[in-house]
Amino acid sequence: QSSLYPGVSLIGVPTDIGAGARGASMGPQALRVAGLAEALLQRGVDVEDIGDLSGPRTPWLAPVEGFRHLAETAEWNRSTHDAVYGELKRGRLPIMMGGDHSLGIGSVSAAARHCRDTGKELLVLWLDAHADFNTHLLTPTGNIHGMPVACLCGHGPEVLTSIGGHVPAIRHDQIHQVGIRSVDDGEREFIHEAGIEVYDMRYIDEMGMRATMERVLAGVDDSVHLHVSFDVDFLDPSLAPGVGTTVPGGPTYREAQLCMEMIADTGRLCSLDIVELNPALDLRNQTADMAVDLVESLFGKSILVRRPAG
Ligand code: 6HN
Ligand code: MN
Ligand code: MN
Ligand code: MN
Repeated sequence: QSSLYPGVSLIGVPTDIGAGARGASMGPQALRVAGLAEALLQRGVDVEDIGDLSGPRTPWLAPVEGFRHLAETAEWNRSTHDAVYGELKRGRLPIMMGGDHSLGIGSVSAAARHCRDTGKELLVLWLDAHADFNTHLLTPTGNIHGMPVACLCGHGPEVLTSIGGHVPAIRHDQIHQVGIRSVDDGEREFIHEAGIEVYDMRYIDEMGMRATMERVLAGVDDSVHLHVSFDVDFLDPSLAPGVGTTVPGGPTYREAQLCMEMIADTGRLCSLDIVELNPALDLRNQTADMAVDLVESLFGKSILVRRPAG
């Protein structure tokens, strides 16, 4: 079976440097145990696991001037950027297996840089319970995994905003967020000011996942590089207990599957993050299994042979 997808490269980034709880560093291994590579092979996708990046250990210090572990987070993100950028350059589809969501800075910066090289238009889909749009002044925790979207849009320290060689890495209109249901007070104002397109859970409740994803993906054509940044806490905690920051009221199993299926239908997925999986909080690896199940849909697994839906 030949595949629509280019070869996939799995990149493990075993760190919890930007998180508030320990354990996301075990995410890559849990995804391997859940059979991520085998599931993609089954889909006819050529897969290469390039192994884990290495970087500083997490010292678990208190925040300094609004950032916890800034220097170490920058170091992990530089490595992540280099690995993701390198795989894109080789014509591969990188799957960055986190690790916490601060690593989205390196990963998305790499996708943005690749798009500048190739003349493609980047669109980032940020699937998350959280907006991750805090700054050092707004953050209630100092945890940098709450700041990657702000950093990518140029709001953050230079060591994080300039990783892909261009500040900002992306424009505010190059990211659409889906599944959001936990936003901090200052962060809410700042998102509004920036004009980020956010499809929160209320929007999904009222419009349904189908209409939501139709809007999210409107205009996606051959010129678009879709980067999906999948924070596993996007899912309802009943499906995905193995994350550090669960928030009730997330997408159901079918809503999440439909979201992935509709992304797959575009055929434009070019890079992916799977982040915030925390095996220390999981039950029998069920959250990793769920993530793999959803990634299969993202790579075109469908219940029946589909005709375009009318
Ligand atoms: N994540 N808004 C909270 C904070 O600490 O800034 C939570 C962030 C969670 C981040 O899940 O990727
Ligand atoms: Mn996140
Ligand atoms: Mn989150
Ligand atoms: Mn738009």
